[in-house]
Amino acid sequence: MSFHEELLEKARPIWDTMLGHPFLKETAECRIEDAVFANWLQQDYLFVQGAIPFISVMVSRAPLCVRSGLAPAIGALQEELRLFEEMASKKNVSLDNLRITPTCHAYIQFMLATAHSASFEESFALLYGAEKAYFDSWTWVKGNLKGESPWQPFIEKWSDENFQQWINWIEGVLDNLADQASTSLQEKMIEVFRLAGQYELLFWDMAIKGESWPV
Ligand code: MP5
Repeated sequence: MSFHEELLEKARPIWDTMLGHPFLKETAECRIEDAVFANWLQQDYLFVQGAIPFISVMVSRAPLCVRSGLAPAIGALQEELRLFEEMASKKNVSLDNLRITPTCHAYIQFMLATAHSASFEESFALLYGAEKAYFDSWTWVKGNLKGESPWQPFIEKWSDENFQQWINWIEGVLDNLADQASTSLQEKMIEVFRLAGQYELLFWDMAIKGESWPV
């Protein structure tokens, strides 16, 4: 079993809970309320803004052979923000003065702390967790789609051939990094990957239930 397969196996309960999560189910069945989808859109807009420094720090710390594959992700994320802005404007969702939710805040802080302070291998396992969660979640939506979704561009974004190739590249690099890692480093990579999966679940929960700070 390759390392990325081992990660997925270890995180199976998380993935089983994620695929078919009420947010994804309601999106696939085209019955999700606009206000609920807007929660996700607004927070994910902030998340992607936070992902740019995460990737940028990773690029600066990457081994030479990984850097050139990783660096284009910075521009791709900038581009992705335009998709959020276009969809928000089309659906009258405001992106002004957004207040970040506790879950989105914690997830971004976890990413930045890992990129800055943990090993490159751990941050790469975290990147895989976040990207693979989105690929599997949106591919699940696409596969279970009943009708025409008003949110189709988002569904396509994370389930198309381009994104699949990005995931394949990450899996190949991750397996190479793990091959050269000690057992204790591999354990840390597994833990970070599982935490990323847990945050992904919290993110879907936050989107569907709404979430705010105590005061
Ligand atoms: C991604 C995302 C995918 N946009 N939001 C969350 C909460 N997790 C993962 O990342 P990207 O960089 O948009 O492909």
